[in-house]
This record gives sequence, C-alpha cells and structure tokens, in this order.
Amino acid sequence: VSPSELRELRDELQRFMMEYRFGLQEVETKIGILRDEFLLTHDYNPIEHVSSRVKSPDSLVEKVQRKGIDGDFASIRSSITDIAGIRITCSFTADVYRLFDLLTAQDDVRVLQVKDYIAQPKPNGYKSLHAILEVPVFLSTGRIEVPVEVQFRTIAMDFWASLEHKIYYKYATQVPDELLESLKDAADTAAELDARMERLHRQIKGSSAGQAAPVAVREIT
Ligand code: 0O2
Repeated sequence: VSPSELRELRDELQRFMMEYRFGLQEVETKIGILRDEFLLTHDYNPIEHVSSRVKSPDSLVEKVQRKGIDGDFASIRSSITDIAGIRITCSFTADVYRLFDLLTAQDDVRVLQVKDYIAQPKPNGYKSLHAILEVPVFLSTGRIEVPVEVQFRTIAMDFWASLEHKIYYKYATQVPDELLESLKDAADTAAELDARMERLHRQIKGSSAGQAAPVAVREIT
C-alpha cells in the first residue's frame, strides 16, 4: 500500500467514525433535553447517568472478523449497528420504559430493533432494554441516517452487568459453574431490590399526594 493510499484510508476511516460521533451527539442532546424538561416540569430526574462510546477500531475489527463481514465500509455500515452506543441508567424500571417511549416517539427517530432483556432476561441473568435507533445527522454534504444502540437499565441492572462483565473478562469466558450460579442468584437479588425500591417509591408518592412533598421526595405527575 502506497503512502497516499494509506492516507486515503485513514481519512475515510476518520470520516466513517465521525458520522457515528455525530449520531451519538444527536441522541445525547435528545436525552439531555428530556432530562432537563423532566426536572423543570415534574421536579424529578428519571436519569441517574448516561455514558456513551464509539466502538474502538480494535473492537470494530474484532467484530467484523467474528461476524465474517466484508471489510469495506459499506458492508460494515449496513451490518454493524452498535458502532455508536449510549447507556442510560435510570432509577426505576418504570423510568426505563418511560424514557424509551419518549425517545422512540420522536418523529425523527426510527426504531430499527428492540431487544427487551428486562421482560425476557438472558439465561445468565442479564437485564437491559436495548434499542437500535436511527437518527438524522445533517452534514455539509446533506442528510445521513446514523444507527445508535441505546441500552436502558436501572442502577441495580447496571451494577450487576458491570460486575458480570469484569468476571467474564477475568476468566477469559471460562467462568466456573459455581460463579455462574452465584451471578444468576445475584441478578435475581438485584431484580428483587429494583421491585422493592420501586414499590417504596410509589408508597412515598402515594402518601405525599395532596400535601407538600418533604424535601427528599420528588413528585412524578
Ligand atoms: P460493549 O463493549 O458493551 O460494546 P452483537 O452486538 O451482535 O455482537 P448481540 O448479542 O446480538 O451481540 O447483541 P445484544 O444482545 O444487543 O448485546 C450487545 C451488548 O449488550 C453488549 O455489547 C453488551 O454491552 C451488552 N450485553 C449483552 N449481553 C450481556 C451480558 O450477558 N452481560 C453483560 N455484562 N453485557 C451484555 P458488546 O459488544 O458485547 O460489548
């Protein structure tokens, strides 16, 4: 490969990744607006935190090889939909679905795929709501549609998933059976905690209805 061909490839890769960064920014802005509006209108923030990432070139190459996809940009673009990814961590499961509904109801958002691992958890106990959304990005050359993978989960689901991810890496995918069982058990405990906290939250809301909410209680209407 000549130096000029290499430079061309580098520029093409930069442009390719840039589109996904812009897609992320669009979705982040939408989430930020929903969060700010919720706070202002309902004095309640359904979002605990948001993180985002564009897949690293190494991880992209690994996935292209694993899935047997042709290495050209057009094939990668049409086959890999999680190059741009956002994770939204909410307080409660009800907030997860509420945010999902609000985001996907926007008329410039196209829903390409939904995987509801909250309604149907993975066998290992993993829970999250995954959606591949396509959003428009306006470049100097015109409008492009960019897919963004959005993962919605609660704090408890996030806690479990990050620990499981670490264990999976530590044991290089050969996790001992005993540990797998404990992880599944922990996932059930996390789900129980989610349900209990949500019930408590509803009780507090119910008991404070009609009277001024104490400082620590925030109303959802
Ligand atoms: P990273 O580093 O988070 O990006 P595919 O995306 O096609 O390879 P699949 O199974 O069709 O795989 O997609 P799915 O089910 O939507 O899951 C993709 C992402 O969800 C993963 O991304 C993880 O972030 C998360 N995820 C799915 N299952 C699990 C799980 O059992 N444990 C944990 N901790 N996370 C999970 P990546 O690409 O693996 O990694």
